[in-house]
Formats: sequence, structure tokens, C-alpha cells
Amino acid sequence: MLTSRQVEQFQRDGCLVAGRVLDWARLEELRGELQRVLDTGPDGFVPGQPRPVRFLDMGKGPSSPVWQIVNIWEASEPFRKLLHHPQVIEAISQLTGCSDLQIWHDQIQFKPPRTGGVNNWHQDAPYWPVIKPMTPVSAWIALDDADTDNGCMWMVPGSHLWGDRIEYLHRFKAEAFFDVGRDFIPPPEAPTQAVKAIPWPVRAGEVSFHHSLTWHGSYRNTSPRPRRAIALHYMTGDARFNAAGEHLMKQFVHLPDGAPMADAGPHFPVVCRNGRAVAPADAPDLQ
Ligand SMILES: O=C(O)CCC(=O)C(=O)O
Repeated sequence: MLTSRQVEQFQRDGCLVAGRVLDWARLEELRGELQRVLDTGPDGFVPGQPRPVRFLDMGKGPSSPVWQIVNIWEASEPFRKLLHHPQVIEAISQLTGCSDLQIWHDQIQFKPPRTGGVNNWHQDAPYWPVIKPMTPVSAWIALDDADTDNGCMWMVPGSHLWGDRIEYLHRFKAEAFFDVGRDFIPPPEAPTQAVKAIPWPVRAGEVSFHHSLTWHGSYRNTSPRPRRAIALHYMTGDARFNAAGEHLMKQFVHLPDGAPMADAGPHFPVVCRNGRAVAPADAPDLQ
């Protein structure tokens, strides 16, 4: 349960590191599962074997890879359980004010030691045009200590209040502005013109929450350590399908335009109903 101070901080900043949610044993289990999937590789899954929805290098190739795995939960029982983590679900429910939640999708971001690349500045919501209203809050759980040396996220606190600025953020080159206080120009309605990007370190096993309009990105991993993390993107109970949009997960939605995403089926498990976390065992199987 978040304190009222933490909720206020999130409302003001659009980001919050909210403490430890995984003990060492659980961390080790998830790291082991991630390694199993990485060792299998994008082309190593045999027909019929449970596999993630996407598995590819979103970086600039072998010299600066950023491995992205979408819906690892579909290939790994421990990651499926993680979607239902009661502490995380309860916090998302508090931060969104919604008592019904389901998974939109998960996303591993793995930056290998020394070579791991950059995630450009962006907001999440503009990339999710198939759901309306946008899904407001994501949980980002560190599987390693993430700091400025191994490519932690950077945030622009308060930027979630400035609407959809993705066109503006796309102007920045991959390497730009991972440096405190550089000259982002906020929109005129921003309360301050001194926009600061701040590093956002998160320790292994801790959860960080960010609003889907918060400006964020992450720099290279120049350290000898890996940077492994998973983002859990949730939908609120009022989310509806927008058939005009495009997204990787659209292939699993067989609904008419405007239908509630609550009916979207087993690729989008319900994790919170009437304010109570739904146990993984009560979520339907994928078949
Ligand atoms: O892990 C990262 O470097 C970026 C993650 C991100 O953009 C997100 O979770 O929305």
C-alpha cells in the first residue's frame, strides 16, 4: 500500500520509486527464467512451445543492442505470476484510482554489459493507439541494480501533465540529453521553463512507477554489469478497443471497434477486480 505522500509525489512528478517488491529468491528465479529465454533465442522456440509475442534487438545491432521481449509471461510461469504481484497491483490501483485492471503487455528490456544501447526519449501512451483511454500507469521492476553506469532510465518529472509531445521528443537523437538540466523546451503551458531530466536509479527487486505520458528514456550500459528489467503495462477497466490504431498486440484482439478491452481474452489477463487482486490461478489459460 502506497502512502498518501507517495501518491501525491506520483501525481506531481509522474514517476515514483516505491521500494522492494521482490526478495532475493524471487529475483534469482526471474533472472534464471530470463536467461533460459535469452539462451533459447528469438529463433529457438519450436512449434507449439510457449513463446513470447516479440523477441528482438531494438538497439542498433551487436555494437549497441537493447533486447526487447514482449510478453515473456506467455513463455514463463514465474513471469506470469509476476503480473499478479499483489503489492504492484494494489499500487497501480491506487495510482490510477481504478479497481479493475488487466494486463496490456509486459516488456523485458535487457542491455548487455558494456555494449547495451540507448532507449530514446519517449512517452508510452502515443505508442498505444489501440486502447482508449490510454493506459495510465506502468510498473518497471529492476532485475539488476540500475544506475547511470549500466543504463538506468531518466525521467522528466512533471512532463506527464503536458499532453502528447511525442513529435517533439522524436526530434532528439539517440545520445541526446542524458545529462541533468539540458535544454529540453517544455510546452508553453508548463509551469516552469527549466526542464530537467534526472537519472532514475532503481535497485534490484524494487519497483518504479511511471505515467504513460512522462518523458523518459535510458542511456547506454557502459558497465561490466547487465541491466535487466521488466515493464508491466496495465489497462484500466474503462479501456476500449480502438480498431483504427496499430500495435503489436492488436493481432490478439478480436473485438468490434469501441468494445471493452475487458472482453479481449486470455492474452490480456485480469489482475484486479473490484479492487481485489486476482490470483494467477484464477486467470484463464491461453488455450
Ligand atoms: O527500460 C528502459 O530502458 C525503458 C523502459 C520504458 O521505456 C518503459 O518501460 O516504458
